[in-house]
Amino acid sequence: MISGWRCIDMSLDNVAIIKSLKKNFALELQNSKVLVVGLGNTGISVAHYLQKLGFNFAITDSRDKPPLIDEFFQAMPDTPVFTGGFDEAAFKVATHLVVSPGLPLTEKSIVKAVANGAKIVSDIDLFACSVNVPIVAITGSNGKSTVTTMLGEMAKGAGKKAGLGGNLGTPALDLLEPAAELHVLELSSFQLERTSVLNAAAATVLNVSADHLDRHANLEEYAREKRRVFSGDGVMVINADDPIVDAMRESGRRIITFSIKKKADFFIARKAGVEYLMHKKQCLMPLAELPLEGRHNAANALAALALGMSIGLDAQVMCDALKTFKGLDHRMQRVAEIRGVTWVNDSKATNIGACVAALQGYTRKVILIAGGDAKGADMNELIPAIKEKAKSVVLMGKDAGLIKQALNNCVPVFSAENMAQAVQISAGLAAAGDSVLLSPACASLDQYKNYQDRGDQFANAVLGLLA
Ligand code: UMA
Ligand code: ADP
Repeated sequence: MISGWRCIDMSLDNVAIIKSLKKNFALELQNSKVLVVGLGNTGISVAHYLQKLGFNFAITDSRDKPPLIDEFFQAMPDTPVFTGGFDEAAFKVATHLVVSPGLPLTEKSIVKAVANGAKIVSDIDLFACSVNVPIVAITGSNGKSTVTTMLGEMAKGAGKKAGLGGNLGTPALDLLEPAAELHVLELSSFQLERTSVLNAAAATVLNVSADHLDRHANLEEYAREKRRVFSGDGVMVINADDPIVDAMRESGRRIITFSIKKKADFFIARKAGVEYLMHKKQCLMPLAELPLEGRHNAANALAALALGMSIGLDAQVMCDALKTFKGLDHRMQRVAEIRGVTWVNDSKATNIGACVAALQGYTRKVILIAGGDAKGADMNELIPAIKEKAKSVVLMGKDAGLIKQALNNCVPVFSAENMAQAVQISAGLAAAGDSVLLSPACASLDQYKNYQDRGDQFANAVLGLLA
């Protein structure tokens, strides 16, 4: 046994949680040793949770100095921490591994520990064992954060105290306190692949398009992980426009469909020249009163309405929330109009699907700034939308060459070293009436801290044009 692992008496308040963990994962206070793998936001939330319950645990991270380590040492000075590679001994004695989403389960030390009998439990599993209020679970390649936040606003409008988190930012376990009446979780494929007891009251896969193919073997495997959001017997909210999602319907389950192309439970219909968001025969609200740009946001609104209705929120209250929903930063966010040119920050478009949706929202051709880390995606899938909607493309980042090669000179292509240069080049290309769209179709981590940093650098460079 690794010295320093502790065992504290369980608190009576937590009896039900501990029972559930034992039943579902054979995770026991007296006999289990938990290794928290990853010292990021998830790992720290797991450590706090395990400490509160009195579990015997240690934490490990492959990095020499994980960014949050100082904060962690301050909060939990007595917890055994192993950094700078994965410590064989720590894995060997662990009965359970809680692996952070940023780490693949194919990691050698994890594979070996599992072969030796260690069980994988995710922070989402721990969370699901710890709440007895409804969980709404939202996944998909694009729109998760938008729909999660929309639903949060709807719940707020209905006077319900809702906890919002997961991939959105706040780790699920940090939502346990203060108590909420409802939880809305945005879940990534990484979180879902290691989760087995979610059983959400309502769940959706908003859409499936190529993403994270550097971590998942292929699109089929990625879709399979997404489908896990439907595990259990809750309501399935299905995007009837997406054939991959539509094929996820399960017989015997309550299914609510949404579509922006055809009739479904929630859909769009034109009445006397006005387009409405509809629920069956009922006009819910004119589409024009949704403040967000782009047809994809109409799909997001329908999905949020379907999820809200499946947990009993009032339709009028939900529509009122949609009418005042301003959207999230870095998603089709208008930065400025300078000398007749509109500059739009869609830095959160970290995959092809999001960039295509952004381009499709335009009626006039745009100047597109794209590139970054393609995460194994086939950039040829971007080309039809670029041909149709871009008058020129400014490329930067690690996989700029892949996009350039796929474009094969079908539109003028320019190369930039960094964001300031990309904005300068675009400013030179744009005339009054044009839009310049940052919608990279790639992750940002090759050149930026994160997508927010990329979007902020774009906005700063654009505002610099005013000087
Ligand atoms: N890392 C190591 N060694 C380790 C542990 C982590 O190198 O031992 C690296 C990972 O490869 C990754 C980084 O550290 O590059 C962070 O990984 P993590 O699992 O510790 O991340 P957390 O801080 O716990 O944040 C995670 C999600 N991050 C990922 O899935 C990469 C956050 O989603 C999420 O908000 C948070 O949990 C709370 O639930 C972010 C994200 O980028 C926004 N998600 C991806 C996306 O949206 O595309 C899936
Ligand atoms: P996620 O949390 O899944 O990354 P976001 O709501 O943060 O989703 O949006 C990410 C990107 O995807 C943004 O560029 C946004 O404009 C785009 N987007 C949002 N909803 C959709 C959708 N339903 N279909 C395609 N793209 C979308």
